[in-house]
Amino acid sequence: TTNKGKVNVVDKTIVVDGTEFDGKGATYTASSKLGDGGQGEGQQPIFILKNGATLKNVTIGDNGADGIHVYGGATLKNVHWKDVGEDALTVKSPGDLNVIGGSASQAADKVFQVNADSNIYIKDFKADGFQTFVRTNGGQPITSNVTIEGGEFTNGKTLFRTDSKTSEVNFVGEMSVQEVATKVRYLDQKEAF
Ligand code: DGU
Ligand code: CA
Ligand code: CA
Ligand code: CA
Ligand code: CA
Repeated sequence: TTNKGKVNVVDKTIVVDGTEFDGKGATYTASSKLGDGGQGEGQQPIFILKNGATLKNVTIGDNGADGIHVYGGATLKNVHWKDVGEDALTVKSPGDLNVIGGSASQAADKVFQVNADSNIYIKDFKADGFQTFVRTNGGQPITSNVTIEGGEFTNGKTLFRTDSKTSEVNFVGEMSVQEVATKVRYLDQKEAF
C-alpha cells in the first residue's frame, strides 16, 4: 500500500516518540499555523522525533516551516524536503542522528541545523540549492561528529560549517559535487572544492 500523491496539511506538530512513523510516500506540508516557510525564527516544526524514533518515506511539502526537530536521536530513511523552510532539520538535544537516503531542495539558508552535541551520519543524501548543508549553532561550543557518506550536492555554498573547536566532519566514499564553493568552514579555516 502507498500514500503517494496524498498531501496532509499539518496544523499541529506531529510527535513521534521512540516508535516508527512510515508515511508510505505521503507529503506533509505546514499550514500557516506553524509558519510560512520563510527565514523567520520561531516557526514550529512539522515533525518532532524523540528518543530514537524513525521517520521514513515522507516528503515535506511546499511549506517546510521549521522542518523536523530531533530530541534524543532519530533515524530518517527516504525523507525528502521539496522546499526547505527556515531550515530542514534541527538537532535540539543530544543524541545520534542517522539520515539514510532522502533529499532537500531550495534551502534559502541551512539544511541541517545542529544545536546540541551529537553523532550525525548522513548517507546517500541529495541536496540541491542551499547556503550551508550542515551548520553547528553559531558561536556555540557544540561537540558534533558528522560523517557524510556519498551523496550528491549541487548549487550550494558550504557543505559543513562550525564555530566550535570540538566539532568536525568526515567524508567517506564517493561524493558527487557540482557548483558548491566551500567544502568545510571551521572558525579560522576554509577549504574550497
Ligand atoms: O542565536 O539560536 O538558527 O535553530 C540564534 C538562534 C539561532 C537558531 C537557529 C535555529 O541560532 O534559531 O534555527
Ligand atoms: Ca536561517
Ligand atoms: Ca535558524
Ligand atoms: Ca525554501
Ligand atoms: Ca530553525
